[in-house]
Amino acid sequence: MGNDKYKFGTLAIHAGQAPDPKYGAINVPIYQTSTYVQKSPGQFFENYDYSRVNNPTREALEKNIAALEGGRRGLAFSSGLSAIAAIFQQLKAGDHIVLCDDVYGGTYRLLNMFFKKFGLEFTVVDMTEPENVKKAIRDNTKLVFLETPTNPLLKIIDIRRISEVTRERGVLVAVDNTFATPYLQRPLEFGADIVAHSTTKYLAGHSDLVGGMLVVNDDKLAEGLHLAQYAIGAVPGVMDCYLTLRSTKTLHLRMDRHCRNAEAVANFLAEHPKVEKVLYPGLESHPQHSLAKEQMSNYGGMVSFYIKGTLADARRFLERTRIFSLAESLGGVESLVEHPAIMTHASVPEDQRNALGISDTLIRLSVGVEDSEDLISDLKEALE
Ligand code: P1T
Repeated sequence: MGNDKYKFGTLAIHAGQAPDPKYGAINVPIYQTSTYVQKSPGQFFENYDYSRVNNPTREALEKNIAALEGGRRGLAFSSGLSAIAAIFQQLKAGDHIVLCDDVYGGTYRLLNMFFKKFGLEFTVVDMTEPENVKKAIRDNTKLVFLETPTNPLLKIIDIRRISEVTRERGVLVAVDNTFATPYLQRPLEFGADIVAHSTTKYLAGHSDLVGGMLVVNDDKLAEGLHLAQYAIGAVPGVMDCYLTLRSTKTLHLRMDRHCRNAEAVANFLAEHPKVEKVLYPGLESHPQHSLAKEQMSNYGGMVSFYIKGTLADARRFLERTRIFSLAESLGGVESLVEHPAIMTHASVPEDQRNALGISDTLIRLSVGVEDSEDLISDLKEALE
């Protein structure tokens, strides 16, 4: 299905998927197989020889998400972090990465505790000011890696400006688009080279699996990433590919509701006397609100805020919500609440966390698709 001809909702439901030619099944079959019979040694049915390398159900998912991102190639992984690791695996010892200062704690840990010991160097910068990226680029810089909106502070980074800054220097730009999803933001259109996802989140959307995806336009880059995919083998199971494919069909519907609910929650919190400050790109008070308005079609389902008081007040609140469940992760239909400093970002060094504002009173909400009145009552009762 051509990416240019159809709009998002149609692509979400049809891209990469045609009715099964043999039985007419409307859904892509779950090809639960590790291997494929060969007609003669090296003569395969279609392209398939072994499921670590290729699988028709996985391929349907890869084509589907690639179409949603407006990219040519999608590559599915067993988790968001294994997808991100495949990007770093394209580099070699002595290469340098410029990393956005506010990223998922696991992404920071991956570089700091793993790739650093294999000789990759990295510098952490605040990318809300693109000049900082320009200044951090060295002769050995090969990659700029960022999230926007960032996790958990929901900063917005100008993908177009960063891509312009790096293009002059032949540096790749990878954008983790997990928080926005391709429904709200398509980084390749702004000049990024690689889009990464934790499909665990909005793309799969039901908190029932862990997965990752990369999308690129460049064939050579796609080949390098495909090599990392099959030679290292962090590939998703076929059932998880099927479930993710089933979920992307409703991505646009879910995201509309996530955005509407998050906006209502952000407005409620912004007026509440026990709330110090709300971070939501849709609020006019957000420092990059106008950039968010340009770069995204809506502001997403994540809301962070600082509760007044101390860690004890934050704990009391986190123990008292009933609909918002206290758990890591995000992007599912159900609302979740978490404490970044103790939970998702514990592997970021404390001084760095404090300098960024990931403090004891910061709370992150993943606003689900329940009824917003119930969500607001839940927060109201927990705050009181
Ligand atoms: O959990 P996994 O599928 O491996 O994805 C890692 C990941 C990558 N990128 C972003 C922006 C993420 O938020 C995550 C995972 N984040 C959480 C589990 C969390 O609660 O923030």
